Amino acid sequence: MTKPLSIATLPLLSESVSKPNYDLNATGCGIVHIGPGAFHRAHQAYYTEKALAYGGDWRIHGVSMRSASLKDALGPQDNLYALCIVDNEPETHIIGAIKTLSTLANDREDIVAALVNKQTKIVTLTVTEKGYCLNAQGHLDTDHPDIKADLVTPETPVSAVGLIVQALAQRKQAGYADITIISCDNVSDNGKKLQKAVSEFANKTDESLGQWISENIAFPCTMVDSITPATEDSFKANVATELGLTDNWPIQRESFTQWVVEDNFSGPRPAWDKVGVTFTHNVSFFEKAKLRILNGTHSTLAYIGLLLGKETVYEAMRTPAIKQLIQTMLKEEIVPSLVNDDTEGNNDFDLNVYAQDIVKRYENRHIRHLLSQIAWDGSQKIPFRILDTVRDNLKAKRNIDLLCTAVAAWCLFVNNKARLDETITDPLDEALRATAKSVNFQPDALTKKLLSLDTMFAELSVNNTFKEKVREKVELLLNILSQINNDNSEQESVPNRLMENSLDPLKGTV
Ligand code: CS2
Repeated sequence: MTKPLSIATLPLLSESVSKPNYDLNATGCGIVHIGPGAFHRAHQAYYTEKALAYGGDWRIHGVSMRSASLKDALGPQDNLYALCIVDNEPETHIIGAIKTLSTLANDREDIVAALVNKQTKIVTLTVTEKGYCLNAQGHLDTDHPDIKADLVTPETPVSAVGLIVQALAQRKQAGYADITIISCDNVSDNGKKLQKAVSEFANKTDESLGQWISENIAFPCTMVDSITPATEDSFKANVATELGLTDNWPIQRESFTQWVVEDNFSGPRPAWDKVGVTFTHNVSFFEKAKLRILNGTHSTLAYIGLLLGKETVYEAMRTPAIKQLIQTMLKEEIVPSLVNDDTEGNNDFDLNVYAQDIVKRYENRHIRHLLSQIAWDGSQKIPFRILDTVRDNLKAKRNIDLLCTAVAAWCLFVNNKARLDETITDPLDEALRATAKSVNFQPDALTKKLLSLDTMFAELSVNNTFKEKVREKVELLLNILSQINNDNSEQESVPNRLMENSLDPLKGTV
């Protein structure tokens, strides 16, 4: 029986595996992280692991808002796990940064105590776009069921926003203002939006608290980046073979990783600057470029790739018509929407090189990144990744064809899932599937209804140029699909029609 990874079995690991080089038992927690999913464990926990070598009580208390699965998996192994860098030169790191794992349902008191503890100087979050409970205008959505519940019973919050406000209220009473709240999600102006949501929530319960938060607590913006596929059983088996120990939940990611953090803190931080984290006063350029160039093409690959029968990013990029669409979308529609207007140290940031590097990252044959995973939460992701670019391009009279092709592919994705009566991993799942059913799964009718969702499309829901372009692309995609089916052609030979009319000058731009 293979032994489990644990502090006691660390000495059994080969020299090639990097291990924590600080005293795990003697090092305390200075960070509470909300949402310790795969990305947190591959990215922020990795940087913190490396920073711990420079000293300080900076281990992490991870808080799962919904599921106990992580705590159950890592608990028996002292919360250690393997992080495997899967690239031409693979690496394996044992991460010990996570000292404690709690779940809101069972450990509420411990969690609040950790958040209020004077030793806690940083709260980080990866709760995904939907975890901020924002409306289409970027403000706190007071109609969100979790926010409504938390405003009624603020002493037992179920939202991350409500939990943070509860903790800050107690820190205000104790006079512990030296804490920084750091969003690490793919949300534009993530720190600003989190601060707004927290302050708006606080003002509804105690205006003096809202004032204190605004005056004392920093919410720096960040850009986070590293492609981190979900852990599959085959990967777990490979890790057990490599380690000679069992790891209930190892993590894998590409070698590329980047963390850009606004240099705006209310208190101390780990030696992140010594281990590759970039601190700057202007994150927005990095963040916008990454959200649009990487995440925008990721979502495009997901919905178009799934429509055309592809399973992974790598497989989709090996399809010439899809790769050409991504490259044209970057060149004609996404990169031109980004102006490197930042003067602080970004002027050597070449957007075209950055875009091409991201295409190369998608072609990493070691990374099995499921399109179905990227397709999650489309109603929450598309606004930041695609629609903001559409808005800028409409204003500047640039093409929006391929951006609208991505939206069209999402509409057909929703229709296909609804028709198969398959759950859509999205907060709007029930509404989306009910809408598709209400129009008897007619793509054109469904597209019309989906685009009228102002909670997702805001003012674009009444923009005729945008809506007509998406409708046109739905028709084109359906046409291509029927051609593939009629030709009985292999999926690899997707006809090179994805960009039909794609470079026609935008007619009738408002
Ligand atoms: C992906 C992101 O699943 C998704 O939505 O687009 O998780 C992406 O892999 C990361 O942002 C890369 O930094």
